[in-house]
Amino acid sequence: MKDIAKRFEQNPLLSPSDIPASREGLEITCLLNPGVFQFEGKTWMILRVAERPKQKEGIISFPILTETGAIEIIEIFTDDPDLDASDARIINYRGVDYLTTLSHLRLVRTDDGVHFYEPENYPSLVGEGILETFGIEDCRVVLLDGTYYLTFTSVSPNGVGVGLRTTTDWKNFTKHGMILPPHNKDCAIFEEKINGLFYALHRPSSVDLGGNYIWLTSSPDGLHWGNHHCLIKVRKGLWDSKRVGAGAAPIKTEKGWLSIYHGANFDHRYCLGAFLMDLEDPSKVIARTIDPIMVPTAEYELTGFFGHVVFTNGHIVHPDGDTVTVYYGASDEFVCGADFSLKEIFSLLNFD
Ligand code: MAN
Repeated sequence: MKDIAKRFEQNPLLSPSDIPASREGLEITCLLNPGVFQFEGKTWMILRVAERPKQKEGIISFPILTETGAIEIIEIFTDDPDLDASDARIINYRGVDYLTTLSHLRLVRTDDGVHFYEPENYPSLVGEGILETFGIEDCRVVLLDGTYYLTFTSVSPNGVGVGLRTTTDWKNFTKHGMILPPHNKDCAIFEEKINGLFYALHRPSSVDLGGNYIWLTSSPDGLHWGNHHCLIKVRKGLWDSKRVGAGAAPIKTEKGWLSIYHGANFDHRYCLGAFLMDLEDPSKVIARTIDPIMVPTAEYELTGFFGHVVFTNGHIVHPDGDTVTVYYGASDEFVCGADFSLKEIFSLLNFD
């Protein structure tokens, strides 16, 4: 298996202790899955910041938001027979699922692509209303006609769906509510319209027939989405046998739209792969990599909060037209960077 990622020597670029928690009584457990964009001549990330109270012996505690935005802490004894805490990310208590951490989104920027710092006077984005009481996560950012579109996962007991907010200055945001209802996540809007329409990749999950597949949709206005196509399915016996989901906005190349995506197997190992869509009609998939292009192998990708995970929803394409810096979440705990060569990715695409 070929891993063609050139990991930054400075990885991890950001760890939970690098920025302060959002409020007293909470600590940052994970910093992960950054959306990436250019603004005012600099590279910025919008980080997923996952928090919970400092854990005490014998008790699991985690925050949730109320409908009005207040924080409530839930505490459960670890020896409670009604508790299933076998997954670090989710617990089930008395038949109800909760997340072990509450996520919001925070901005950082960089002057060199490696060292990131929080700028002054920019707000955090937090969950609002009854569809985001378990937080907002994994934001993708795209700039279209002067407006930044932020698509992210909105989580609540009602389900997991895709929320949209837009901004032009990163200080004032317009909320458009939930654009794709549960169960859906991993929504990446294309950075250009095609024949006058917005396009996006997304990942509904079907519980009975179907599965966790990548779909394509289009929209006249970026808010109302239709004409859905099922594009990329899981592959039995391969590294992406259980779930697949799009990374950041597909990259426009001469040969087509290139999407870097994540795939997981039944052991919850998350790797990255790529597929190529037709430039004029992205519902046509032209090629896909058979093996992953990146596999969790570094220590920080194997042994964090949820090990054996590399996950991306943000990248920068460099002016040389070949280098792509992929920023990614490692083991659901750290933010890291790796360079890829588009030429090398193309050499691994299978056009059959
Ligand atoms: C999965 C994981 C978690 C995430 C939830 C809700 O369980 O990706 O990290 O919090 O889904 O999106």
